[in-house]
Amino acid sequence: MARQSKIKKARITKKEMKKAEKVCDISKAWLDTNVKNTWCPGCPNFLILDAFKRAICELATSGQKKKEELVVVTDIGCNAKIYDYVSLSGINALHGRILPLAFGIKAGNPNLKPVCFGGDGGTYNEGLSHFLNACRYNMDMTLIVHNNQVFSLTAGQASTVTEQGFVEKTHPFGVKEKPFNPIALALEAGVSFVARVSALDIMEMKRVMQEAIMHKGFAFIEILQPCIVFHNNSDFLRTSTYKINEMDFENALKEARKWNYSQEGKAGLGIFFRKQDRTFEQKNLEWKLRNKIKIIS
Ligand SMILES: Cc1ncc(C[n+]2csc(CCOP(=O)(O)OP(=O)(O)O)c2C)c(N)n1
Ligand code: SF4
Ligand SMILES: [Mg+2]
Repeated sequence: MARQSKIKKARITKKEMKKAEKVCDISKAWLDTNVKNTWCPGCPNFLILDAFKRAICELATSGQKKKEELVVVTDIGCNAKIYDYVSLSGINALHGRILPLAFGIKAGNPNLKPVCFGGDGGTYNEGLSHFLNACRYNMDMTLIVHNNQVFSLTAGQASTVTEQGFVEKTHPFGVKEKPFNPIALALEAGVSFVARVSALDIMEMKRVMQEAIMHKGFAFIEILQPCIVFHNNSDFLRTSTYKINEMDFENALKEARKWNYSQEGKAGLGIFFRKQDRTFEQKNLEWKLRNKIKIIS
């Protein structure tokens, strides 16, 4: 715990934040695009988009991150459409392949900060090995997972994090397997920043996104996002969550294991754990210097 208190957080003074908030209430439109939005009316993806625009607008207004330093990396799925709705540089990958693509972007230009958006399908199914290795490598980038616990764009098939018993067309008698726990997995894999938030809370999403983007290393945010058509857990999120404080590793793991991604019990929300660790880029550079490998820049 003592170690935690020394860790530098995203620094915006209260005064700067107030000023940025004021500006961004009006001018987050600065990040709008003219692409027609095709999310279902009322989808909580709209709230995630709003939180992200606020987060970026405030970071830019307060001088902490330039718009030009950010690059949005998405794949396929309802969540991935965010690529079209925010006016930032970006790239659209194959389903489940956001992280290797972001890795390449960061390796090619270390001055960029990739912000990856993925679904539970893309990240915890097709992209699972990339997810675990990204936690191990600790490359300096952000991953935001819209976890709606189904493959929404393809009409609601179960993913690896769908609760047991959930009925949909490919599981007419209900899902038999237990979901795995992405927060616990990320911690075990060595993640240096991990948080879980609700898509129904814009201001908390904004705060945590800012902390994650300013974190030096791999930052993983899981957003519990109801899909109001195929997996609507809005009531659960309204009534069965509680706020957590940052913890040391062992307690974060214990906290993560308290909820099993069903619609029972209570889910803790907030930043579970963060540490400052050497990034992949730093380790790579040290290795090159140690082995007298010529650095081409
Ligand atoms: C490699 C690959 N597998 C499957 C698909 C088909 N596919 C497209 S979108 C999608 C569902 C995406 O689910 P998720 O990643 O959870 O995103 P959501 O739509 O729920 O936001 C699937 C299976 C694909 N495009 N590529
Ligand atoms: S299918 Fe679900 S996740 Fe996709 S836009 Fe509609 S409500 Fe949102
Ligand atoms: Mg999904």
